[in-house]
Amino acid sequence: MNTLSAFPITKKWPAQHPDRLQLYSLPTPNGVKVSIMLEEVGLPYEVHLVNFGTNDQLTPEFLSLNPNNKIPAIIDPNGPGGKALALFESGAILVYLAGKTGKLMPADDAGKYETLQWLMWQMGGVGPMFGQVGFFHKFAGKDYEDKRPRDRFVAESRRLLAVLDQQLQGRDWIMGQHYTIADIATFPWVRNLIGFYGAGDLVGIQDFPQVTRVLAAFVARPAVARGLDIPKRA
Ligand SMILES: N[C@@H](CCC(=O)N[C@@H](CS)C(=O)NCC(=O)O)C(=O)O
Repeated sequence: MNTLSAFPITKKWPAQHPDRLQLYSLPTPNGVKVSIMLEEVGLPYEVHLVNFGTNDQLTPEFLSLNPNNKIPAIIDPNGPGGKALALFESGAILVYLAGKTGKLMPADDAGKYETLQWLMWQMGGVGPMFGQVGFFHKFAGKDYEDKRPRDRFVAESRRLLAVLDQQLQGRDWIMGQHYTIADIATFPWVRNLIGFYGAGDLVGIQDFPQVTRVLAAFVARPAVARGLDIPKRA
């Protein structure tokens, strides 16, 4: 009997490779953070599709892993102390995987805390604000007559893009020369804002040349190209 069988989620999504890290996800901007990270660091893993079309994220099996009913979530059968570890929240998962592998996080304390600062900035600002632009520009909110909510989130997204553009001035990545989990957290959201949400003109993306330069470098990475398509949609 493997340790994974103690997790009810494995009843709905059985593990073919119980020795490998299990990822429960969809290729959304939060989901691909983890698949990109796993592709970058080369840890073996098994991925399971959580289908929103059938509300998989609301099933008791999924909620047993993440009571917050959102992807991504993982179980690492080889967690700290050799025990299985279950985690949700993409930022926490990125920090965990960086710590486990010793990759994509600066080794020095100052660099590590600055990377965490930018990761928190993404989690608390970029994700929620860009997500609201998506709602008010592409999804149900686009039919609302009152455009003030949309305009508020567009203005806040522009402000965040300006902060990012300034940070990237003269730098290859958010942390300078070194590509880190802060980039993996941030650029899938920029890509989504311009691409899937079609909000590039709305936020005036042409005003942020450093952001588009680094986004191009990000999507050109082979691990990113792979991770963006994992798991494949049904
Ligand atoms: N703060 C969470 C947000 C995760 C999140 O919003 N996931 C979305 C997809 S990108 C989701 O699962 N939505 C399903 C739902 O709300 O029912 C994280 O970064 O992991």
